[in-house]
Amino acid sequence: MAVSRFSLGRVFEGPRAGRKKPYGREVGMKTRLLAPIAAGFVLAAMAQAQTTTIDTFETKQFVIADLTPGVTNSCCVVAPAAIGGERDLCVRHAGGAVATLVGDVGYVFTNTASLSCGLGVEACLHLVYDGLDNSRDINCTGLNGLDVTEGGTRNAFQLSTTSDLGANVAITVYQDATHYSVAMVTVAADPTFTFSEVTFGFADFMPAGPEGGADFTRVGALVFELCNGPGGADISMKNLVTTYDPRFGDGSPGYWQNHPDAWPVDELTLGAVTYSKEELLALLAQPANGDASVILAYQLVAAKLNVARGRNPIPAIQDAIAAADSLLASFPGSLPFAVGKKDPRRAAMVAIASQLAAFNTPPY
Ligand SMILES: [Ca+2]
Ligand SMILES: [Ca+2]
Repeated sequence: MAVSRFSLGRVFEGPRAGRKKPYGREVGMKTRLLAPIAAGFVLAAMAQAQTTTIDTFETKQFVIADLTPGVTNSCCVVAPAAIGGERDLCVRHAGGAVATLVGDVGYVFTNTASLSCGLGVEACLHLVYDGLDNSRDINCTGLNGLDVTEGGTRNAFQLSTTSDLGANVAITVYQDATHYSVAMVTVAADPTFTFSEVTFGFADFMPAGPEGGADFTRVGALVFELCNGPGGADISMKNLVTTYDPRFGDGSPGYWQNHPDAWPVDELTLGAVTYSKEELLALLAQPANGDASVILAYQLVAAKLNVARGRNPIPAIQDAIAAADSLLASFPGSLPFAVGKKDPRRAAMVAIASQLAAFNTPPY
């Protein structure tokens, strides 16, 4: 099963307003280039939650990259079943062996988007959804402020991926040219090329734009970037949708207090002490009465349960969780520590609690 992680600076080249390049070659399908597609994949998982399609990958496409590092080839097709009505497909040759007969090929065929590369060839396949611009450049407002949360009824992207040698899928959500957010999904190596489903919460994207992250209720463009590594991996993606996944919904201390059956673990370590689920539920039930150690513990318990349930904390939240543990570990014994206004650690504890509270209560 693939796992998810974040990475800074893994954004597709970004908007390139004003640059016009000829479209890449759009040529006929060469079946010998097709990556092996697992026969055992079933669509049953798709029917379980309400989803909205980003692209059915019904409209076929085929792009060959020039075997020159840094060169991008592209084509755009009208794709009625894709969000925004058009799919801009680009292949960028990133490096590696150039002596192979076949370099980097991107294609959409049999409801699957794939990048197929020769041995040792590094490349990325970009799928850009930015409306009917007939250009591989990203029109950052081409989707006209689309609410991908659909009024809060969708809170995550879901996709099925596979790669023979391992690869990454970077997702960039643009609000406009200066507000965008990124997430990175790592696709584990699987020689059998069997698809795994990955769900990634909107709230766990990393703000990456010069003026901040994207508002997912006002989206201008979506970019999915499938990149292999130096080994020349093949990678495929299908079933690209938005969905509602409760793991990325409410995860406040109150939620966890009232839903003991939803707890993914039976104990947690806060600071230097491990507490049982019963002790933690008692902690959540007790009034804070201004005790900063309890105020912090409320949010730390919720944050750790949210991570255990499948949230992907951005590095700032990972740091906040570590800082909370470090602060709590500075007290002897077990919670509560009766941290009043005169304790010099109080301000930091309250500030971290506030940071974790924002993580525990996602905006979407
Ligand atoms: Ca377009
Ligand atoms: Ca475009």
